[in-house]
Amino acid sequence: MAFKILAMFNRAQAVDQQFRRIIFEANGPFPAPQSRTRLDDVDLEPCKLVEIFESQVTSRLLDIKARELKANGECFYTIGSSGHEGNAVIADVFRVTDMAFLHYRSGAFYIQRSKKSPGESPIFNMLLSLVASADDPISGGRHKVIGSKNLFIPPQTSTIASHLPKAVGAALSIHRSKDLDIDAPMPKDSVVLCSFGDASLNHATALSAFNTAALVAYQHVKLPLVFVCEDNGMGISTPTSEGWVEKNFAHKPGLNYIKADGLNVLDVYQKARHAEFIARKRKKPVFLHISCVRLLGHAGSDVESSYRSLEAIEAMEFQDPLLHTARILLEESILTSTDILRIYEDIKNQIDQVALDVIKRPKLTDPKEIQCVQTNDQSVFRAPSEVESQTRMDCFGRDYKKLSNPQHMAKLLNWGLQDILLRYSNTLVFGEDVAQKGGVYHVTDDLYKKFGTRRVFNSPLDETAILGTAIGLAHNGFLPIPEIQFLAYVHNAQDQIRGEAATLSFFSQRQYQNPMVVRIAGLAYQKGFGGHFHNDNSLAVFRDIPGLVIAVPSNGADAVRMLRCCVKEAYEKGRVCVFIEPIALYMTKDLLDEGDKKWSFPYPDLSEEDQLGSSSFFNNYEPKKKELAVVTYANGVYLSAQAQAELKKKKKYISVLDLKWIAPLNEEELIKKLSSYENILIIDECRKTGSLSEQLSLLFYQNQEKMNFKKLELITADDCLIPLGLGARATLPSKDDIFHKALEMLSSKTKKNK
Ligand SMILES: Cc1ncc(C[n+]2csc(CCOP(=O)(O)OP(=O)(O)O)c2C)c(N)n1
Ligand SMILES: [Mg+2]
Repeated sequence: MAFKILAMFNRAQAVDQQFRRIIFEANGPFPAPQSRTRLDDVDLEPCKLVEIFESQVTSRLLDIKARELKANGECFYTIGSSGHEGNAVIADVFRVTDMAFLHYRSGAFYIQRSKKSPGESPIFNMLLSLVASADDPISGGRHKVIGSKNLFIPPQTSTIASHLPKAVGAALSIHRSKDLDIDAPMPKDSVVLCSFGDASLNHATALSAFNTAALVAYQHVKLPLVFVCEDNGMGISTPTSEGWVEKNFAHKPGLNYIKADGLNVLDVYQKARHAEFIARKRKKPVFLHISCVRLLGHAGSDVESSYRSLEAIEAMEFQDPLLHTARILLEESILTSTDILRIYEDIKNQIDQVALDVIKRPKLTDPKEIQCVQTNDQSVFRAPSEVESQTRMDCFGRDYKKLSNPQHMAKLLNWGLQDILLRYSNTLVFGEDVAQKGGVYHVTDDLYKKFGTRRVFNSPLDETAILGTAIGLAHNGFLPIPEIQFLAYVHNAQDQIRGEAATLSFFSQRQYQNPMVVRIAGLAYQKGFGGHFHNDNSLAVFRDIPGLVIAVPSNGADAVRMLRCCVKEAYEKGRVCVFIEPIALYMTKDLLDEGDKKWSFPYPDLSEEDQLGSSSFFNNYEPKKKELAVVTYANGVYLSAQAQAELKKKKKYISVLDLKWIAPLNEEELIKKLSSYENILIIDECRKTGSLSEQLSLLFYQNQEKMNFKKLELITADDCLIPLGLGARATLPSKDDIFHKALEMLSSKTKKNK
């Protein structure tokens, strides 16, 4: 009994012993084949079959080693690949340059692909990753990921399904890069691979990717993509309903469904070759459904016996893919059982030896080291070529003569985008309604006519797809400038920025990057358009994402200069930038009186570019007596400038500091610029909780001595959603609020001085 209970918990040992016993006894009993594909049916060399088997064994023994290391406190992650080792065949069938976005059970795939690239050390690398060593070549000890720059495997953490949308984007990039003659890392006849589990395919993010791929194919756009569903019938403890995957995907328009027996490497080989043909030659997406088993539980810490009977566990273990491959090798007289056992033992010894070295390797503990993934001196892309002035004139057409006339922000941004599309040939502008309609606010008016629908195109109505596509495009030579129609729509898809785009450089030590500039129309104060959705006033969703650039311009001229800066940051340093366009200011021309055009600006000269993180005083105005500085951004600048003018009539002089960049916040510069002001008033149009005002007030209080201010006040929006109609501005800071608060601060000071 005691033995049985122990055995229930140590399934790694049970699976290991079963394999040795069955092979040693030579004639089995082996698990019966579940599909009929034989060696004669496929053009696979026997030695290749042995190589695949060795990858399967290596992956399995690394799983077992991981558990042993975990028991000794040396390893931190034990989600393994056992039962999924048939995926080694996929690695063999596809080229090393076919970018692969992988499921976390892809150990055998990684090992087999390593064999296609000289100098790879998969056992060493996998062990380094398991023990979270700083020497791990992909993540430097930041996470157990399967990934390699040389092997075209971007690292993927275990947020299920989040990698599927980018696989669609990467697949789309292949022929787009050919058509537009873009310098892309993937050869022009590549295929993109994307694997995931059977439970994962129910995730909204996965459905977004399937739908986008199917739609794109339906529209006859080339999409060489193979989705590989590794179906082990379980999602942790929850069984996938029998037949669900097949019923769901066998007849989906646009996707070519192929089913394979993942326990029979020959069947996987045959079906994967067929999938490859459809994807590479016909350039159509494929759904390759591979049945497999899950051995050793979900992860090392998962007690499978709490939700599955021992009999069921043992029955599953008997379907061990290693036994199936061994049976084929014996049946086809390629190896003897002695050969098989020798391979198994040799690989085990090799892993044990390498592990002895690996556990002594350095770990990542220094916060600075953790954060600072070495900076790239080299630009991500080659320097753009200069645009001929005649080309530019032709592109701007009749607008060319109007460039120096003052305009509102929407128009200036339209011109800004034109210059960017001209200068950077790998930029793409896409999003909902950005082409023919020119966007809801006409910021992208006519761009598709000038640059073609390959560079400026409408996306499906799906923010996850938009951002995922951007990430994938950025993996293959493009600099995407996707548009999100309204700020609140980001919330549907935030993981694509938060969990994917912005984490990639961290988990790959900047070997992979997601250069992109996400334009988002947002913030409140809109007339005639209300409700929390269109008038959303919170940037909290972005503010805590490490490394993300957040630009929030207050006027058209700055907007252009800042957009240029974002594109350059993305182009040269691979940064992910979020560019918030305040909707209420898009068409705003006047500041104080109708027709005064004080909020209209000429188009900035091409040489003008904002500096990342720089703030500036509105109109460069700073009074001699530094009594009060308003610190603000976007609509807050506009309202504060109005209040400033009214105060001036009362002979009160205040400065308005436009932060422009929410992140990175140049704290040192801010402290310096505000250090001689007696009063500081923060105006934050976002909801108080989670707003920038929290960070600013803390910063100022912590530096009060250095800054010398006497009083610090803030006005923020209420912690309330915005209603439709007359109440739309009621919860937001107003010009009058700023005026009265400034007056009060200045007066109380005056009183005290008296
Ligand atoms: C977005 C997200 N939700 C939940 C989880 C927790 N989780 C990790 S693996 C897993 C099961 C996935 O099952 P399946 O897709 O079948 O893959 P398998 O582990 O069976 O290979 C779940 C629910 C997660 N990692 N990410
Ligand atoms: Mg599963």
